[in-house]
Amino acid sequence: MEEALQPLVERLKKGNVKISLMTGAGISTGAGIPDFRSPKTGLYHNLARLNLPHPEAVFEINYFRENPHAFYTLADELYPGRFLPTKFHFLIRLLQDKKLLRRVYTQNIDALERLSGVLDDYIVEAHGSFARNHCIDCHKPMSIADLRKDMKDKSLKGIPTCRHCKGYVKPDIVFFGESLPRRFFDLWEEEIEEYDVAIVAGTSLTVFPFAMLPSEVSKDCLRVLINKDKCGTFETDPRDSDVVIQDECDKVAELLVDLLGWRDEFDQLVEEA
Ligand code: CNA
Repeated sequence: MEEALQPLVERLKKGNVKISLMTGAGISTGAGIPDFRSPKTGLYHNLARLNLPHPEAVFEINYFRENPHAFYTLADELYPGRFLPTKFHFLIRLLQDKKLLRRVYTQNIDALERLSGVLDDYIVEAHGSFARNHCIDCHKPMSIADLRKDMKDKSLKGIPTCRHCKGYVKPDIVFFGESLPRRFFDLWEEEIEEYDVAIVAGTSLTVFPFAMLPSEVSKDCLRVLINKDKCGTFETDPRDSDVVIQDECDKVAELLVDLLGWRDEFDQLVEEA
């Protein structure tokens, strides 16, 4: 693995690079949050208890209108506040501190990038987040405090309900069939050609349009995949310069830190968290 990482290490050591990260659920499995698609441990494998017509239904807006219970069972398990950032998240933080980070596009809704100290400005939550909530009917906002209260309210069966129209309220995480935040498309258009290094990590690259990001970086950009499985454009349209590391994100993060000589700062960040 050390040899495979050399092109990345060399570029980072040169400095003056703009790195973008394109991440998914696999960077957070080390924190104890299951991903979607890993066999046996993934959320989709464990959704049978919710009696869904198909696993993706839990994130489909039409299904939510009829049966919000399934989503709120999951939301309760995944709600930010229970989990701590992983080593990989701290590597992102260190890239920020070293002024090498340009942007983190994340599909995750766990907010662990922020918790590791990555600033809002660098983060693009492509699939939204739990930070805001809206009624799916009248679109009025609901505070996190009210949402959390309703999630515990037995008389509402744990379903947050709009104070104005009694419609169901949902966090602003992007469901299948909903559009991604404007900021995702704006930055994609503005910046994608600028990145010198694109690190794609912990994602099966199956959800579009996010999955297209790595194929849109410039030809001079070094693409790096850190994932248990080879996937997406790294499989269907590989480039000669691609670096593909099929291993655990946290293990790769630790090795990179050592190869870059960043061990002391890294350990300090993790300790202080
Ligand atoms: P996915 O489709 O479940 O794929 C995850 C990928 O990561 C797979 O290829 C795994 O093999 C790989 N993987 C799992 N663990 C590791 C690890 N420790 N090291 C290296 N690779 C690993 O998830 P995607 O993110 O690609 O799918 C997009 C969905 C997942 C988004 O819409 C997210 O909202 C959604 N999701 C988010 C979270 C979260 O916020 N933590 C959790 C579960 C699902």
